[in-house]
Parts: sequence; structure tokens; C-alpha cells
Amino acid sequence: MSPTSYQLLHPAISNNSLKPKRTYFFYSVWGVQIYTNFVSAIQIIYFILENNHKAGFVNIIGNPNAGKSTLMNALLGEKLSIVTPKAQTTRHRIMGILNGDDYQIVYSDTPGVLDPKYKLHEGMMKTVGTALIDADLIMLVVDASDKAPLHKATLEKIQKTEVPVFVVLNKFDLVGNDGSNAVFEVYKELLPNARIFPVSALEKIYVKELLAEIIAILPASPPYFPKDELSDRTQRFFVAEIVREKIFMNYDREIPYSCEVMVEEYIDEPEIARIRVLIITERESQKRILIGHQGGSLKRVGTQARKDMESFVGKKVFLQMFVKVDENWRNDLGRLKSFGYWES
Ligand SMILES: Nc1nc2c(ncn2[C@@H]2O[C@H](COP(=O)(O)OP(=O)(O)OP(=O)(O)O)[C@@H](O)[C@H]2O)c(=O)[nH]1
Ligand SMILES: [Mg+2]
Repeated sequence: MSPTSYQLLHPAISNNSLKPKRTYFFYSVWGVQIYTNFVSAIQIIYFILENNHKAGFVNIIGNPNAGKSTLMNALLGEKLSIVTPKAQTTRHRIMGILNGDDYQIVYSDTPGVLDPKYKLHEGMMKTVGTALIDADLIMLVVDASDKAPLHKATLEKIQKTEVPVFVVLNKFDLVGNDGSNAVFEVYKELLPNARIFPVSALEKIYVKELLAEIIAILPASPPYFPKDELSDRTQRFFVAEIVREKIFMNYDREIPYSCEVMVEEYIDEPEIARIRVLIITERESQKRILIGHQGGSLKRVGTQARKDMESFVGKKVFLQMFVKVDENWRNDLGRLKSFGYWES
């Protein structure tokens, strides 16, 4: 409390020490009354708002390629997470925050669940493990068009959890009512306490209805983040993700999985962002494929990435890209920590 406000709240003390004239004393008492009434009014308004305010963590879990990132983006109304037709696109837990007047939903997009082959995968699965625990609502996304069963260990964890579960049968556009009903029966048996919703994240079918159900289940709570925040991740992070998305789209087989992307320099000028990106890959042969004949392949990736970056940062982007070989980075704990894949 500042000395000024202390004096305002305790006029007798301040008046004694200041030896005020009588007129000043009355003026000061009225001032105090107005001030305290104002403070109480603010406190009451805040209390009402706080008690009508809902907020919570909605963690999106599921097999690779089920459409988790597409669903988070659809629920946010904003493309935050990268999306590709290839499995294991998402490698980090990415929070996307949706703010309404009286609610805040903190979604977490997570990597698709799998049995780890590399230390990188272990790190990714650790974040999924945390997301299964620290949720107010677990949203299990299932590709209704895919017959593959849900990752067994993950299913067992969800069966035991006390956290409310929504099963989202995604890709409704591909399977229609009949296909969706068949998968509904499977999950009704596996997770009898869960609520099950068919949606198409891509075609935005039943997404609004799902959002209304999420808001309905949120606990009463003040917001966790400032109401103008959209994510816990930085612009640098999303810029690197855009490059990774283009690598996933432009190369096949091992290449996308053997690459990591780092933003080495990000200079934000009023009219232009100057960005230098380093692509790390595991072998010389992969580096040659990435660069392509006369640099053509890397140029294509750069052009696509720059366009997306420009709409993301809302200004021109000058993009430079370099490729470096770093053998075995996917199994090197030190490297994984530096890339943010391993929390100790
Ligand atoms: N037809 C159809 N395709 C969808 C739908 N939702 C997602 N997809 C497609 O499914 C593919 C995978 O989508 P993602 O959102 O990247 O899936 P993910 O679960 O985040 O995948 P990982 O990050 O690899 O675990 C992409 O090609 C999407 O366009 C949908 O509702 N209908
Ligand atoms: Mg994803």
C-alpha cells in the first residue's frame, strides 16, 4: 500500500500529522467515503464476474493423425498448430487459449500417442503423460475412419482417470452417420463414463455444438492467463513450426522425421521481420535431399513457409534458411533439452 493510499484510508492519522484546517478535514472524509464506496463497488463487480467466470484446461489426446491439431484450430477459430497428412506432425504440447467474456478455455494440443523408438519420442510421450493428469477435461480424439485401435496404454490410463472425458469421433465427413455410430458403440463400451461426440474438424461439422458442451463443463474459476493471450508459445516457436510443416509436406519417408527446425535470429522491424532458420538433419544424404538440385527443393520450402509466416506475423518476411547435419539428435538428451523436448 502506498503512503498516499494509507493516508486516504486513515484520515484521522493523516489529518493529525498534517494538522489540516477544518474545511480540509470534511473534504477529506467525503473523499474517503467516495473512495471506499468506489473500491467496494469494484470488489463486488469483480466478485460477481469471478463467480460467473469459468476456466479450465482441456487436453487433447489421441492416436497420431486423428485430427487433434485440426480440431484445436477449429475450436480456436485460428490456425495455431501445424497440420499435415503425415503422422507425428505435432511434437510439443501447444496451448491454444480461447477467451470469451465469461470463460477461458486453455486447450493443449499434444503429440499423437505411440510406443517410443527414440528418446525424442520418450520426451513427446512424457508431455502426453502430463496432459492426462493436469486436465479439467480430457478430449480423446478418434479418427472414426480408421479401424486402428487406440494406443493400449493410453486407453488404460483414460479408463482409470477421474477427470471427465469427451470422446470426439472425428472425420465424420468421411464416415457419415452409419460409420460414426459403429465407432460410437465401440467407445461406449470402452469408456462407459465418457460422453461421445461425432464431429468433422476439417469441415467444421458439429464443432460449435462441441464448443458449447466444453464451456458447459468448465469449472468456475478466474482466468489462468491474461484475456488477450492466445498461446503459451512464442512467435519464434510458431515460425519454426511453419517451416517444419512445409518440410512434412514436401518430403517423404525419413526426411520429415529426421529434421528439427530452430529460429537462430528473429529481427522484428516495423515493416519487415528478418528471420534466419536452421534446419537440422541427421545425415549428409538427407541434407542433400533437403537442399535439392541447385537448391530448388529448399527454395520451394522457403517460399511456402515465407507466405504462411507473412500472414501469421502480419508483415513482410525476409527468410533465410540453412541446413546442418547433427547426427543422432533424436537420441541425444542434451540436444533434446535444448530443443525443448525434455523437461528434467
Ligand atoms: N476428412 C477429414 N480429414 C481430417 C479431419 N480432421 C483432420 N483431418 C486430416 O487428418 C490429417 C491429420 O490431421 P492432424 O490435425 O495433423 O492430426 P493430428 O492428430 O494432430 O496428428 P499428429 O500431430 O501427427 O498426432 C490431416 O491431413 C487433416 O487434414 C476431418 O474432420 N475430416
Ligand atoms: Mg497434431
